[in-house]
Amino acid sequence: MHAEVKKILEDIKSIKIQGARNIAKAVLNAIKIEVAHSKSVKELMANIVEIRNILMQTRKTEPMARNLIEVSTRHLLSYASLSDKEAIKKLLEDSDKIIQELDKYYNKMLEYGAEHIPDGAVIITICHSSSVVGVLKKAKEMGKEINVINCETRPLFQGRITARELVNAGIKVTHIIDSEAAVFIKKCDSALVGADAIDVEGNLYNKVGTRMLAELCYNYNVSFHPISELLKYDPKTLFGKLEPIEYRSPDEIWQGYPDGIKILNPAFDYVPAELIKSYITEEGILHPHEIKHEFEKKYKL
Ligand code: RUB
Repeated sequence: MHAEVKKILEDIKSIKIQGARNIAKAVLNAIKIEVAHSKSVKELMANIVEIRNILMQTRKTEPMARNLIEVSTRHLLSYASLSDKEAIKKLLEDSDKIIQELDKYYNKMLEYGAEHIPDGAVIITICHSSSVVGVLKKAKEMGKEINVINCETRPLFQGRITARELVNAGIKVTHIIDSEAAVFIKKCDSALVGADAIDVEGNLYNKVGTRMLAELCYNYNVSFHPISELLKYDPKTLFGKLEPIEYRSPDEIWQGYPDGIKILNPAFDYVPAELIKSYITEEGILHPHEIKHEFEKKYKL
């Protein structure tokens, strides 16, 4: 495996590269590096399988990255009759096309999301989602005034990344600790959150704390919307496989904690579809139960 690819995978493991979309794009970039440096399709295939295995060990709740690995692998297999040199040339072109297409869908999703936000809205969010930040920035560009209540997101404080990006874009941010969400929910019009995974029933998997926020929204009649490309859908859940939840090191919660204490650190929450008003996707505003169908229509994975 190429040294640059090893570095990308380390940065994904250490959360230097975080968020489903950023991880998926980094994985695509890693595959492109492998394509550029592989001498044969066989060698390339072995490296792609290794990338997938490492991703499953480090960040297993990431179907978008897995789906894109699958897309790249299908391209690779379709060139079985070509010489190594010809197949690698075609795969390099494909890598660029996949990245461009991803950006096109992302921008479409941001437009739908920004249209959906009323002027003057107060929006609550959690963690750092490039999709949520992108929608809020787009709404600002459309001339809408927005106030964001931003949960800091224990234990790794990804909410601080969100706060910085929003304030740099001239968006008003009130930063709170996660457990204050119940105090501020009454002031909010809607919640916008990211998505790491969506299962066959339209249930959401996103940063731990998202379930608490969704339950609050439900109780206070605040509409709850994940912003998600269809590629976050996990096709494996169709066959009864549960979405795997990543557990991270206890040290992220309490460094040097005393012996005898058990610390559990799940990175993601399961949010039942009943708590979700709608998903904002690149194909428009969808009911949770429409995600599987729209994914299958678009991607034959
Ligand atoms: C990030 C997180 C984000 C989603 C969506 O968790 O839960 O909400 O990944 O992000 P972590 P995006 O920091 O553990 O990766 O919209 O950028 O895909």
